[in-house]
Amino acid sequence: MRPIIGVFAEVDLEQNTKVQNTYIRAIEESGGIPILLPYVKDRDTMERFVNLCDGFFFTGGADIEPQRYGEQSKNTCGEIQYARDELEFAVFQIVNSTLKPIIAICRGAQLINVAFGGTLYQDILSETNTRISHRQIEPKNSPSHDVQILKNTPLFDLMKKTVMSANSFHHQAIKKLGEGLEIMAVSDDGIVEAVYLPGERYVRAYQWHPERLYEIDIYNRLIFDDFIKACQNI
Ligand SMILES: [Mn+2]
Repeated sequence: MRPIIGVFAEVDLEQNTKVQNTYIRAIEESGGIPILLPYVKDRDTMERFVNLCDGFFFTGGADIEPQRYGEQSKNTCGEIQYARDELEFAVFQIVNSTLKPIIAICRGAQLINVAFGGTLYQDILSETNTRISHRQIEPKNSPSHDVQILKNTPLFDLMKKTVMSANSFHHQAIKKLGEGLEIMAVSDDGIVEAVYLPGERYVRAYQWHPERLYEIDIYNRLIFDDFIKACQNI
């Protein structure tokens, strides 16, 4: 049975919902059935959505509200979508009480980290000494920096190599790691590029955008094949 994947999307200031089709294509290509949760407030609606889905996809987008990790918003912080934060943190808590798999990309990775009690750099450029551009000028579907894959991690088990190509269009990143999470890839400047939750639950989060590289790079495609497989096996 093809698994049903619950997908999160942009929720703008008028509470309209919109998702990048690249996420939807990647799920379909790897065998999943994507469905979207719009902005809802009712807890029972969220629980029914979680019951309906076999796995969850936290996608990219606006910055997480810094107060959620105990910081005041700096002027380098980007757009915040309060309704989206409210929806995703609420549904995450419900999903987190199940064994259903989670994949998270970019903002999604930052959301997972904050949900587990971690913090973020509100702006990489002004808060770190990196010499790597994490906001590439190349098209989004071309790689721009490598990531180093740590051994003894699920990503290494999947890729069977220590370096892979990533694209990069984020200005925030994980600062303090969320409780229980472990790093599985970093860029050469030490910025966290992928994390996972050790143990029974499948929780994988990537700072880059494999959904825009899977057509040209088999390794990036493996990320989605692996997630969909995990959703089938639950
Ligand atoms: Mn990057």
